[in-house]
Amino acid sequence: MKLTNFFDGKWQDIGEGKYTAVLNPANGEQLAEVRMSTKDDVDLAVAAARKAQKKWALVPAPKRADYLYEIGRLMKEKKEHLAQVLTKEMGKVIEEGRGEVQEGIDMAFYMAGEGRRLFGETTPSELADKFAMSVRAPIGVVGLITPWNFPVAIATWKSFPAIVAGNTFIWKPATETPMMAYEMAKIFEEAGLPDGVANIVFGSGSEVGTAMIEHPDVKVISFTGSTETGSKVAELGGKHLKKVSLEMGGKNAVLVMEDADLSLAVEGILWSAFGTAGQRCTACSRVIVHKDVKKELEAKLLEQMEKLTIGNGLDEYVKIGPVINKKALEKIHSYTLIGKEEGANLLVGGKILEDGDLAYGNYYAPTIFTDVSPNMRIAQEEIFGPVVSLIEVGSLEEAIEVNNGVKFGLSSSIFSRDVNKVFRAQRDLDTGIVYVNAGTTGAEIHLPFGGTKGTGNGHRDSGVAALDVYTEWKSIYVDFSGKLQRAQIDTE
Ligand code: UN1
Repeated sequence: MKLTNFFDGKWQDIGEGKYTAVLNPANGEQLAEVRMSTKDDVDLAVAAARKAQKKWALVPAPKRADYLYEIGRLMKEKKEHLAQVLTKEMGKVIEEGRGEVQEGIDMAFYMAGEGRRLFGETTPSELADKFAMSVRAPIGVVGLITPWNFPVAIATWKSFPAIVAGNTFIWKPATETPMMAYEMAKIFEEAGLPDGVANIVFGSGSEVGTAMIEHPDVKVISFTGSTETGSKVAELGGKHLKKVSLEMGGKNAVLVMEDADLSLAVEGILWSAFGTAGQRCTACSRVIVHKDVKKELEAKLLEQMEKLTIGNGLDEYVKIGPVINKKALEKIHSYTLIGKEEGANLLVGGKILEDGDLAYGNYYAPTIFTDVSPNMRIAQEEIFGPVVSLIEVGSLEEAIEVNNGVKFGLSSSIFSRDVNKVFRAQRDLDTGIVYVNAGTTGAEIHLPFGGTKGTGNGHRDSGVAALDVYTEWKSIYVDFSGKLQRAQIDTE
């Protein structure tokens, strides 16, 4: 199967394209080949998006929303198929694959609802017989750059608010997961979305991503990925005066207080640290535990970890799938070596798994380090794999300080039965998302998603806040006095 670009409502394979293999991370099988597009492809796709946008902006928002209802319905109808493709291509276990597709369906229906709101404001004018209002205006063509770890959900977080608000988009999915983009393009076609509203260009960040950011007709860039790449996107976007929305890394912690329900905390930690093999930007990669319960927590974690079956995510009983590719596997393992060198105690895991069939895929043993000090690299840097560091503290204040002592600020969580501790923590934890008595993952699509510090640049995906990325405020003054009235100037 050869995956080519999709723009102007057609599958495009213009000129000499180079192709690269898409591999199943569970067993190395080649699933497809994907076109590595060029700047010329981007120019053609943007031209199609620009042409379509003029008409699309004139379609009333509730009518634009009708397409989203249809897209959501089709996603629901094909949910199992989409989840299967997702698991094959990205590796997450099928239960999570279904969950991710559901996240996309939820986003379709939620943003479709926004089509009948898209609220503006009326504001009293300072002059008589004058009416003042502000509306959310579409911006134009928006560029979406999405990662492989949530190939459907994150694309829907960005593309659905963009189109309901009257923009058209050009989307560059990650090269590792183009099949999900192909599936979404088929759904856009089937839903009858007008040609040029949704456009997909495959290829590398350095060529295609750069061309999108530099293109004068792409007005907004919404990016999710690593902090390293994100800061390059911001730099280039800044140079070209683009509105750039960034969603980047995390070093998310679960705080376990001395009065916590430890069994519940263990469930929360295991799910958020090892679900998706730790490859979520919201994944728990630090546990900050009160010294009075540290030993008990360690024992309970070890006991429960035995139940984590590892293997191909398509097998329903498997709890942890592979990581995305060999490069990721090596990066994760390098952190185990760093942790050992730094003097942390390896409690469990810490190795690449190669027994039997696992040798054909990219499997890493769920890993816990303990006696980690807050400044070690394993406690500071994003690993993006199933590796978690236990850090001991003596108080809530210290726990909050350790939580905040990293350059990221996406998600955090606290397990405690003490309402005073909980309320203090939700106020003082410097992250965009805070959970109480739950792990660090599992954000719902109708709340703003994003983080502070090195995680983002103040914008949010999801929730009504996402509309701020894809709209611009336009203020309109209507004077019905029949004479020239001048603001700020006394005319009496
Ligand atoms: C991500 O890891 O990039 O909150 C997104 C969660 C999911 C989305 C994660 N709903 O874990």
